[in-house]
Amino acid sequence: MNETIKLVITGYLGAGKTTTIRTVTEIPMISTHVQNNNLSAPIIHELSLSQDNKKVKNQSREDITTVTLDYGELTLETGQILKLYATAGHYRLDCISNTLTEQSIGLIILVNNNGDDPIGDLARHIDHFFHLIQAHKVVIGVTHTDQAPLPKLQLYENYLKARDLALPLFSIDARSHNDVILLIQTLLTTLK
Ligand SMILES: Nc1nc2c(ncn2[C@@H]2O[C@H](COP(=O)(O)OP(=O)(O)OP(=O)(O)O)[C@@H](O)[C@H]2O)c(=O)[nH]1
Ligand SMILES: [Mg+2]
Repeated sequence: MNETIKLVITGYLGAGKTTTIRTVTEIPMISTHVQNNNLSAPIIHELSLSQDNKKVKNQSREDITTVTLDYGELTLETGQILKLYATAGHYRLDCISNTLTEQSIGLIILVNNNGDDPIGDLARHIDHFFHLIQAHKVVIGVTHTDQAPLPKLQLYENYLKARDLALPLFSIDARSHNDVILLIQTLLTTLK
């Protein structure tokens, strides 16, 4: 049995990716600044321990973008170490997301229900990671439902059904330990 498992959390800006890791990590969360200079060769150029979630920072050259990727760890009941990575909430950084998801056993997609177009956000993430949905297990967490009760989860479920996708979907608050654990446990259960 592998002693470590890698899991990736993705979602658009403000969906709760960083918070999800911060809520459950047993080590100080690590935020890794990645400079992406040609969108095909991400370079990790700085590592810092940080509790702050730094936003996407555009550099002077349009083709250079620096983003923060987050990392944390959680020990499972089996004794395995779950390595949690959060991608940058930025569609231009496809290659970084793709690099991160290599060797990942599962993907958590977070959708901010308080965003401008939450169903569209889910659709875009499913499209982007569609190749992974075949090989990886995917669960969806809808966040910020306390602030924005609409759209209802049923709308997301209808959308998934229309695409013939049977993916577990929950309303979660990324600040809630129980909610995040439920999401992770569901993903791990579907892996068995
Ligand atoms: N009210 C509420 N706030 C939430 C919820 N989930 C996360 N937050 C808050 O939403 C804010 C944004 O969360 P982040 O974890 O920074 O989001 P992110 O996906 O990492 O954002 P980027 O890194 O900018 O893409 C933080 O202040 C969180 O505490 C939720 O379900 N409800
Ligand atoms: Mg973040």
